[in-house]
Amino acid sequence: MKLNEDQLKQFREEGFVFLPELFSADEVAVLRNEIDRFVEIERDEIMRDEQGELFGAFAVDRYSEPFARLLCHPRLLEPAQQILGPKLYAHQYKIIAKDPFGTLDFAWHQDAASWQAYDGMPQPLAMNYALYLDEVTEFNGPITLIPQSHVNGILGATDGPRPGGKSPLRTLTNEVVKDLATSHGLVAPKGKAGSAIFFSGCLAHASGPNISPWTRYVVYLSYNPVTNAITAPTRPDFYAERENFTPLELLPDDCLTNKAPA
Ligand SMILES: O=C(O)CCC(=O)C(=O)O
Repeated sequence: MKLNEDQLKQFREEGFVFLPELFSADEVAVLRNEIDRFVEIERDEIMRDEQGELFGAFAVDRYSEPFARLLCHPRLLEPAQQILGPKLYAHQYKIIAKDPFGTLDFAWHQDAASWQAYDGMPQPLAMNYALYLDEVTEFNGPITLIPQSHVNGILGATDGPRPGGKSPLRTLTNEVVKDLATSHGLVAPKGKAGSAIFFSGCLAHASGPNISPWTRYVVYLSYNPVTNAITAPTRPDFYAERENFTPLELLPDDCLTNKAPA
């Protein structure tokens, strides 16, 4: 699937494109069932708080075949190739899980700042997909973006803790966020499960906690050109791929429901 000219222009100028219901309910169900299967597994990549609240699952392709296929899905990989070129690998691949009445939230940040500081990514080129596995509403901690905040690349940031994780997070100062938000406003794309946001790794974003009685699970895939592979990893390897920079190859469009080999 290719982005059209308007979508490409929006990505370039605004730093993101929202794609409502990019995946069907059946396709989302395949991924949700997979989470139900692996959520009980004890692995370093799967993070919970002391009360057992699920926060996140990283490097999901290592223990889930459907998620491994999703990485090569043409509705995700092909638009990324349009923008970044044909040879891409997955720099980071995670599920951010907000449980009902949960506490997980994220301070304002640009992902590219952490990728540069903690992984040694040479250029801030990598970009993200956020794929909703639940309907995202104003109540369940939607990811909130500042349009056009990507245009000046990586902005001044400080080290903070990464919520629910074992890694730091480069966070933007309130002054920087105030300037950006005053100029460009805030956007929190809401939509049904299966909707997706394609956004620049330099786009400033944050999110509040989930105050609703329902889950808010979102998958994040970060594609990076193989020519921009990281050079100085400092975090556990599930935060940042450090060995396998083999270009991902497109699978058929029905690869989630048809169980095509990964
Ligand atoms: O899913 C969210 O609410 C935000 C996640 C996020 O910003 C991140 O993982 O960097």
